[in-house]
Amino acid sequence: MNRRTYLGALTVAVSGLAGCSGSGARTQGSSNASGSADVRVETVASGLEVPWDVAFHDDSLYLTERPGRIVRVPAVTGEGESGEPESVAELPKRTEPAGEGGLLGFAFHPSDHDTAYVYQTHESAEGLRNRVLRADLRGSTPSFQPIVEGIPAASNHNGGRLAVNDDALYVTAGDASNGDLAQDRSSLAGKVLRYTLDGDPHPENPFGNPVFSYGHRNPQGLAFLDGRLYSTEHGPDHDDEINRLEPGGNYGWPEVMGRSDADRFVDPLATYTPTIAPASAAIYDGPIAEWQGNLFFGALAGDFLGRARISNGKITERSRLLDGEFGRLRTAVTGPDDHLYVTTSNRDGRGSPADADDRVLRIRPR
Ligand SMILES: [Ca+2]
Repeated sequence: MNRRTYLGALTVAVSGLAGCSGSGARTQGSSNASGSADVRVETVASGLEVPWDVAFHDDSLYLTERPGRIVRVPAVTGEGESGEPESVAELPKRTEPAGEGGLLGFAFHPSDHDTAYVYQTHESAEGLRNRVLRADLRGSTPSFQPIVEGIPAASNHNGGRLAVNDDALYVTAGDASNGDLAQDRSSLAGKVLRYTLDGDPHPENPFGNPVFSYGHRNPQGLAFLDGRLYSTEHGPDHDDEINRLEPGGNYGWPEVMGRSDADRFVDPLATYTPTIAPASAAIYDGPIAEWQGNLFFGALAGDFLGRARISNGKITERSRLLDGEFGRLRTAVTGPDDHLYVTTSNRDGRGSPADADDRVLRIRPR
């Protein structure tokens, strides 16, 4: 059941964009504010409400909307226009007051594409918590089974990113606004967690529990490149971080932010001060040669798409794309067509939404 008209507004009033596609879901335009690459930016879905995570199955794009929906956009990666977004499932809304929680991460099982994982903030018997549900998407009424429960939650700092790699499920957990939990290896808060695909602690974890790495404040980006795991993390009012995650690594929060002289903490690869709120991570593997192997992320507060070149495990170059053109940008992801997709987050209470927001954008060579 669609609870709204997704395609009611296609007029995009954005500097640098031209042209609309009538009744289709794809608005085409171009942008010259994208660093050295000559790209065009297309809108493949609009009228969304705080899209949080994105994954692909066949030619469809699936996304979570933070208030509690899973939405499918058909025919995104084909040659024609993408279809209208349709609701796949609605999950109970989190408890008010709304903060940064809700329906967050989404990832497909690596081989069974009728199965997906979602990360949800919910009101449990013990109070507000985050959990991971396994979703069976077969049939007209998807079913959901909790496989990880009891991740501390709060209005802010809920983490929420999911990533599947090598038959392991990685989960980012924020500190739930209690920094001390990030240094407590018996707490799930302020960690990157690693589970089997059934939700058990991964047998190769460093401490014999779900913890993969710790000392995190609010990590929300995960991306793999050449067998290494990279993450973006929100700092306080300084020192947002890009980290390379090692099993058992202590990334410092709340004792240190950014780089430190103490050997027991792993230094970030890069920091951002003033903060930009990096909210995702994706490795580009598409047709734009100068972006190959680069890390991309949406910067919510910075209103741009961040790019960082990684060379020999170090960040050697950084730039800002789409700077100020689309408002708040949250999730960057590489599609099966190798193009980069990014979501706006202008309806999350902290933005100034245009009529077409929120949107999913695709970036292609011109
Ligand atoms: Ca750190």
